[in-house]
Amino acid sequence: MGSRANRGRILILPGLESANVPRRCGGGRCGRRGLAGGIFSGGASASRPGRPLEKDHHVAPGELDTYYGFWSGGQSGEVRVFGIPSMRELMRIPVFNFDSATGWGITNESKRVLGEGGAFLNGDTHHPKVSYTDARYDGRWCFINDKANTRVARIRLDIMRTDKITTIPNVQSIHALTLQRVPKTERVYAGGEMIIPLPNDGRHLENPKEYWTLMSALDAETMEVVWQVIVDGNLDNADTDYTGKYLAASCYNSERGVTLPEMMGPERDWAVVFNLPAIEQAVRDGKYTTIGDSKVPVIDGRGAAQGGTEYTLYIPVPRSPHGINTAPPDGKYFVASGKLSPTCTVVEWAKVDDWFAGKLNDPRDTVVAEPEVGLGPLHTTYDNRGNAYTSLFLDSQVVKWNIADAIRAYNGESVNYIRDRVDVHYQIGHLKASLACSRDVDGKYLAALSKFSKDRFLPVGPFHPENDQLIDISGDKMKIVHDGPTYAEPHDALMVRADQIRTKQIYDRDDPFFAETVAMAKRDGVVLERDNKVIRDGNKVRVYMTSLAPNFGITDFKVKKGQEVTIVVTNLDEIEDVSHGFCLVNHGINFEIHPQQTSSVTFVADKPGVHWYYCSWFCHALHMEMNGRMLVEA
Ligand code: RUQ
Ligand code: CUA
Repeated sequence: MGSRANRGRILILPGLESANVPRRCGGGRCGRRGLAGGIFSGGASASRPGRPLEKDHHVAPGELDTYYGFWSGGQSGEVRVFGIPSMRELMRIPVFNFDSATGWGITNESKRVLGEGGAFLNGDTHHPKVSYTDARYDGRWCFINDKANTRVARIRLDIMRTDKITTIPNVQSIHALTLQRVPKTERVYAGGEMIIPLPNDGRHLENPKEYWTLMSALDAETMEVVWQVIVDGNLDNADTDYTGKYLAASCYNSERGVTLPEMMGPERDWAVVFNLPAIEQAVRDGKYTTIGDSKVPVIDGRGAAQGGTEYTLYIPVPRSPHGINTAPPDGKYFVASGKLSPTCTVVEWAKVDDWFAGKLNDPRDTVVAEPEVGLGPLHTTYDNRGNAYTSLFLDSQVVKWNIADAIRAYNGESVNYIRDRVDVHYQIGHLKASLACSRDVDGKYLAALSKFSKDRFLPVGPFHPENDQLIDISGDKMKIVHDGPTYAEPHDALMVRADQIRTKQIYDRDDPFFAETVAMAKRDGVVLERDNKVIRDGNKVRVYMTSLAPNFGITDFKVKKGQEVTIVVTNLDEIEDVSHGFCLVNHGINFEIHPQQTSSVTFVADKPGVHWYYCSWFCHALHMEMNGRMLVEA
């Protein structure tokens, strides 16, 4: 693998023989050969970087981007905010991770959000989803799943901070995450990926035929799990329709295998559609069970062999479907991307209506097209001109195809539905066009999130960055306009128009994020905006101080060894961007205090002596002098 020429071929499935895999799809079985052969063929390195950017894509210094991009941070456990089209990284929002800069995982405020799950320092974020009103981004929240520790988080977009995290019961690994679109996001849908015994308390350890997983619905306001539905197979990805009636998820491993060969066995898996009004009604009617200690209503949606139940419809699609994406702006169709099959399956939502109304006999009658698009189709996104764009993992390409023409071809007409192909670098996973999950889809840009960057950037050791490319899709031909290295590992991204996000540039004093800390101060008779006070309460000491560049309101305080100390800092600065940090040396404590914010930390003073604290954010010409001492008596 030493030479650059060889880097286009990567062996990833150990133990399987290499085979020559045609780069283009040559027939119906090529997808199978692709993965079974264990070779991920690299896309031909087409355009080298260095071409001057077109004027339209260039965002000059001092100019602002036209879109916000919300990027999953993958195994970093965070969410990142990008500016598009510049691809500049604007912010990182800590979610499931520990963050040294902001003190996420250190402060009392972040620990309250992290809850018991805060015992974990890692997360694996996949699918950021911004909330909707009438299928348009409303800028309230961004939701994100944690595949690693089975959680779902909500980020407040006005301050770009996580404010709720829920651990989902009865399942292992939340992968799919999607939202209700109309009339607005009141439900968050989270798909459990791995199958486990129910309850998972030691029973059925060796009997995978008794392993199951569930789709979960959360209340977007409270973030409580309101129902779950047991399904056949492992849930992969999901999307909702544009009426609020349905949710569809890709479902692989219909045989409930637990090894790779077993999971790749069956010829067909499913897209499972959930009949949401029927499920909600059943929950209201008390027609549910519960599992183990969990109080969450559980409905049985198993029944793939019969095509489904009153709550579920199992549409057979070629093996291991992956992405599920509803086509904007009207949401008439959804597309399941084939992964192990070189096809995409197009389902018409209106026909799903027909099936639940008893007008169709065969779940396959909901399928209106099955275009052959290339090797390893993973995800599909859209423009506003009736075209779909599918990522081809094995081909390292984005393929553009026309939905109406694919339907004509399925009905026997001889039409070419493929519009264009572009090589991406390399092994693309997700892709997302601007506003493509909303009614406002505008067909301007597409982000292609490639899993391998290989030789696209200066070498940085064995661990390579990923490569996120920006593609101009406004014309007939797709054009790559930017390469951007990213740290492990953006799984998915979405773009929201800049005017659809409205942030607070300084905190409101009554922000709920630190309301509990404010209430504690009130009980202590302290006015946070004015007082600098030490409250002694038995073995507990609460130190309230202000910060105003370049001073902390308290420059020394005394405690006894073994006392539990809570330090509360309120930043009185009102000027945008004058943030302070509070770092207590040799105590593992550092946190953010932005203008008008209150932050706090609690720890045990276990080391007698002099311990300096300092402002860790460069805030003023006298920033270096902004410090103080904690004196701990032996
Ligand atoms: S799915 S591996 Cu987003 Cu392609 Cu997670
Ligand atoms: Cu305050 Cu530096």
